[in-house]
Amino acid sequence: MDKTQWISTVESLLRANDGVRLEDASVPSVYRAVSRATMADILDTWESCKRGSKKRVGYLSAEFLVGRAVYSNLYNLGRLETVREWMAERGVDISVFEEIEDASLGNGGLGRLAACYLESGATVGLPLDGYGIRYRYGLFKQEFVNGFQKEEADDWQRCGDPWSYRREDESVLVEFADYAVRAVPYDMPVIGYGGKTVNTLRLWQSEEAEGFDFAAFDNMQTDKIAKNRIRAESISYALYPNDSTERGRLLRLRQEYFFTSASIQDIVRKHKAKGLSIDTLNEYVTLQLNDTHPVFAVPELIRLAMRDGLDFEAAFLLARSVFNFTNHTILGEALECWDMKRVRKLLPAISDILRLMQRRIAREFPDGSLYLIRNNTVHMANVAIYAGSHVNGVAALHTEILKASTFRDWYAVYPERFINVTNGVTPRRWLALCNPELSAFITEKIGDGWQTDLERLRDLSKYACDPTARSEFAKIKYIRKSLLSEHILKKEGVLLPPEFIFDVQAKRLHEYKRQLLNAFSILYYYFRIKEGKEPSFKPTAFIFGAKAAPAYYLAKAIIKFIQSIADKVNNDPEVNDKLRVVFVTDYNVSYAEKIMTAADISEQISMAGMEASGTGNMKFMLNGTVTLGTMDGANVEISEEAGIENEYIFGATVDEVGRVKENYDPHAIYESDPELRRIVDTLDDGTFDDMGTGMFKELKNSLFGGWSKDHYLVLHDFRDYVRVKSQLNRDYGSDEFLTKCILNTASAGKFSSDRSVLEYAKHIWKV
Ligand code: 26Q
Repeated sequence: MDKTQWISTVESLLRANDGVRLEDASVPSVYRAVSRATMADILDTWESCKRGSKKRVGYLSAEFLVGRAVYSNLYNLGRLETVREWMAERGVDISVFEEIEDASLGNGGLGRLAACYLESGATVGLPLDGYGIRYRYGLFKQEFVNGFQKEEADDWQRCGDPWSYRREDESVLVEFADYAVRAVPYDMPVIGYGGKTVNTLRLWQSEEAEGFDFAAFDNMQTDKIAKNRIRAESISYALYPNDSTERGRLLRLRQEYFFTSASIQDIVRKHKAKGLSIDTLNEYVTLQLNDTHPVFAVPELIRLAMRDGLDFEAAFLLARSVFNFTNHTILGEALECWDMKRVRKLLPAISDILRLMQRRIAREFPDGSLYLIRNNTVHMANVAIYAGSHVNGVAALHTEILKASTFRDWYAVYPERFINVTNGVTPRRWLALCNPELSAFITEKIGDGWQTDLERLRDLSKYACDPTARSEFAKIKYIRKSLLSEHILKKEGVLLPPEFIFDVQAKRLHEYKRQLLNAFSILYYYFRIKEGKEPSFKPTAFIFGAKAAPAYYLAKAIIKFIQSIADKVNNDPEVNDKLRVVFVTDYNVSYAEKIMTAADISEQISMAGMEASGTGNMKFMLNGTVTLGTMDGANVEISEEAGIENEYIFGATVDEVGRVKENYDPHAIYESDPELRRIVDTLDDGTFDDMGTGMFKELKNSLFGGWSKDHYLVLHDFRDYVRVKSQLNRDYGSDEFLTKCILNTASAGKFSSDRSVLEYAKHIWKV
């Protein structure tokens, strides 16, 4: 389609679908028409890609955090500039599409990784499709009331969903013991850079199995009618937050079986439609389990294979040759378990198969050293390891921890199954699109090509000490900071002068990620500045973005604490020329795109051993930001790639954490460090007001009392943290510092998700 053809398509779509002429059309109308014109444009490529390869990969995930589709799809198709010009000719800036909601069908890292992998798969030309759930409501929207987090429903389809097609005719029935539901697929195209490959993200929506009950209607049983409908639709109604206290909920179990059953039925049906029998499925399909959430796919495949006449052993071996498992955490979440009583009640056939699998493993390991079911509880990670070909960690350090502790017994028996695939992020969204200024700089220096071959960024190294390049880089960062500053002023009402250092921590709120440690450091500088002890401290803006799971009390307490600090600091004329603090509202993918490009400091401060990989760390690095971090997750590889002298590393290492924990006494640290004591005491000395909730006292308790006793070594790492943070503050603004920034971008090549998916393809999927 050329430009004029394309414009007339948009115009007729506006007329046909929304009944408006272009000159009268609202932003959502234009959005829908532009999106659907693009959909029409890619249809032939999409159709031919569906048939293009013998073996396809299915990425099974309860979450796909795709964010906003319109810019990246247009960009990948090489259409973004055309559409921008066309809209500008009509006096509209293409940024009006920022009013279109993100599709936040994921919590954080794991969901966003799935989205990056699909985009990379399409870009490198892999036959990689996603299977997940089309939640009616995605991750909650965050608001603040008096500094407390409040959750709101995320109505992401408010302006429609022009990037999917409902495929009514490919619906499948998913049966639970008590009732059945219809799974209706919605297909979203996944457009690779250059537009040559278009893969599919298939999201299942739960609906009533039979149309509505006319007999009940006739008898005026409207309650019964409504109940049936709600019961069916509730399954795909809302995304679960990654909240460990919410686990074990029955609806979550239904969600997991719902989408895995629908996906496996769909995949098997397509296979058989080619005239093939199920025992050859492994030659045509390989499936990646994104954590344990989709693991019911394993017994479901075995069930269908047995229904087709395979005996259990053959069906089991078929599953083993089809499935692979990625682990994303060593927290309790890694050990997702279900009570077999529940499984039997809801999914009797699946329960039977899990028992057969347990019987098989018990024959192999009569001492019970390896098991799937124990104490009437099924361990989903064990099912995935036992009935799969490969298990992978998401960063080198994380994989070593899986082998040495989390899955030690499994590694002893099946060492060849364990491999590492370090995470990556797509450089199209996370550099080319979100940071046009830096992209232009890179292209001017090293030419095009880095967008699909990120290792080429290495060629930037030779400019790292070049005075012109340094000052150009500094100017670009200043522009990005000015843009973020404007946005934050508009959204949050807080002014962050772009001359300040932008120190950013943006990630889900969790104790192990230690936003509390960062908060303590702000108070450290706050008190010292007030006492005149920091005469040469360079003005710093501390920026936080994070959502706390709704039932995670301490996480919410940390948010309120940081909000209280922000309140105090920003309104104190003695310090607010040196310190500003902002907690941005409703941090999501689109906010991240603005924040990652404007940061001077990337806070990656989890207790070593806790963050499986991190992917935000990679996005900051790509955009020329130094890491202030611990030796955790992919931070280790980031410092290897950039050189440890170009990052700011602090804190206990994994080995040290182990040793410290043997006889850790947080109270002794507190007693021996008056400055730290004063900071910790703000939690209960009246400095801050938690409005009678007792939250702050609970936070203090988490450091000394009860179960936890500073489980994540906040007090232990505090001194080393502020030492390195102060060093960073001194270094900032120097030529040497700019060199570090440029070298970070230059060294980010490894962290392209193109590299990651190609590793999966080579070592795991064999496609
Ligand atoms: C589990 C059971 C019930 C309800 C929800 C959940 C649930 C949902 C989401 C548990 C965990 C998650 C998300 C985990 C996650 O995002 N992990 C992150 O994965 C990234 C990609 O590999 C890593 O970079 C991060 O280190 C890891 O924390």
